[in-house]
Amino acid sequence: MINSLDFVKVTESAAIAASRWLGRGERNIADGAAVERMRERLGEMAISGRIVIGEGERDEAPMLYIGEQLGRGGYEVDIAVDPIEGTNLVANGLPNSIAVLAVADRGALLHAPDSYMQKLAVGPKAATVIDLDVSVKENLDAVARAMDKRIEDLCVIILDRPRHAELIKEVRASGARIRLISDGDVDACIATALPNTGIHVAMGIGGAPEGVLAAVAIKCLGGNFLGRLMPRSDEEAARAKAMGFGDLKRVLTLDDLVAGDALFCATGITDGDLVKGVRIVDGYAQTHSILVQSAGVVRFVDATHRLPA
Ligand code: VTB
Repeated sequence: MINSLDFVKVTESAAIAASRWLGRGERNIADGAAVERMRERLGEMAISGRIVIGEGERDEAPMLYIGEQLGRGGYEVDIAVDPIEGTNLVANGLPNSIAVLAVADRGALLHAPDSYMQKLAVGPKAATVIDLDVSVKENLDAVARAMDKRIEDLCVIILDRPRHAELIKEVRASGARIRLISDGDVDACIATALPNTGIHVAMGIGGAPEGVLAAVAIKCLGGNFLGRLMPRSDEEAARAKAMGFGDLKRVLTLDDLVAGDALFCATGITDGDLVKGVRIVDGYAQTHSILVQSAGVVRFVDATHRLPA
């Protein structure tokens, strides 16, 4: 039996390593530090882990590459990681960067290609009413009704990108409010499924691997997430097809993205909607993490780590 807290220790370590690079303009060095710590900690665990979502293909990523086997042996699990979700956020000292990990039974996580994904995420109350094939307005009307809110009281979170100009226009025309973010849609999507974040819907196109990570947490929390692959080029489309995605236009449901028992945990690097960031105080690092499991329990884990002198 794996102790889920052991996975929290993995994201804690990655977040502490990343936090050393806060605002120093070095996204790649920060990422490298977090990757190294995460890999080291996973390697110490009594699991037979296999990375299914990681830093890239084997030839481009020396650590935490897709297919890498980690652990001392034990329960067979598939692992999805994003040692720093929001490297630019860390490099610029901006909110909402997290160290992220999802673990599931072997074969349970969708092997998402390194491509874009159209996403639509909501919390439990609106879980059954969303549809990726209807208009923005229809979705927001349905969500407002399901949440017993006026559409003007909904807050939709969207990555601030030129590709979302039309989407932003449509959301504004519906009357709903918007929070634009520069990066980090894993945090944004999950925030829709937690109470009291003030975020009700996440919409738009972001990374496909990030979609799977968010889906793990949202499934456990009882919300809903729908995705559709959006290859950026013919080459990406061909790669997705080669990975078994026959119909690229197909809507991916939560069950497609996460097919079995799973666990999600994230530790804040900078302060965010889910958790606070790492604080370094008098030789100690304080961390704040979220741990979500299939049973529908959310745990917030605070820890104080004595740092080596
Ligand atoms: C997306 C989003 C991530 O980077 O991958 C984004 O899912 C990159 O998008 O959360 P662009 O290609 O438009 O820059 C993040 O925001 C951070 O990794």
